[in-house]
Amino acid sequence: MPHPPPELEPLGSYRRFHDSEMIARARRFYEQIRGRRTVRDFSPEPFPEEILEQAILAAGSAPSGANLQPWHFAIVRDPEIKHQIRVAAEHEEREFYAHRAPPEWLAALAPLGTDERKPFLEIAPALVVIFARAYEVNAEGKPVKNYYVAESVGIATGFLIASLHAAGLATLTHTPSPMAFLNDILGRPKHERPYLILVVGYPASEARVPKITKKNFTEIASLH
Ligand code: IYR
Repeated sequence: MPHPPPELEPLGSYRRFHDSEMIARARRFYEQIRGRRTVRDFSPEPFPEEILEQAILAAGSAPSGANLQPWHFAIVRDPEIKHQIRVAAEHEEREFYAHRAPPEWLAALAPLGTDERKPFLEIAPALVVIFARAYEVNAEGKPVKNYYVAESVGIATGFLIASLHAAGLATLTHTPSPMAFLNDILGRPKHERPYLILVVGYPASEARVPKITKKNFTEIASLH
């Protein structure tokens, strides 16, 4: 049976600007986003809940494969659950730093100064555990495939990070490996794969960050 034609509606939200205004806006955005730094020293100070809600709505507005929106955002504020996540993550990270990571990987990480201690998982007021839904489960319990899941969740995570930065909060993308313990602690189903933990809060007043640089335009782009 042929599919019915899609329902269309006018592109109501688009605003066209003059060239000069577009350039100014692009510069402003770059200025704002380049100021974002991954922070590992967080303040325990809580922040208004609505910021995270708005940021997750922003993430949920991201494009995704067939618009299937294959993501779930678990917001963790409960100190006991944060503690469990820290204990489980540090267990994996001890293995990673002592045994699992090959020397080249440890060498690549050296400029960041990371190690197996993850106090930020408890100190920061909120964690967002992002799950990628490899497939959905229909009413009959049968799996229904999602498409371009990693790409979709990556884009949504970028929106989330950008939104929180624009609001004035610091974030840290943290990926303990393996991360299956997050399904157990948070009671999430098997068809959701932990994608990353986003640590969210204010930076500690004494926060310091690694002195690193970003590649310039010609290093990351080519003109054809
Ligand atoms: N998951 C470890 C190691 C780690 C790996 C990468 I790639 C980083 O950019 C940072 C850390 C950890 O969180 O320490």
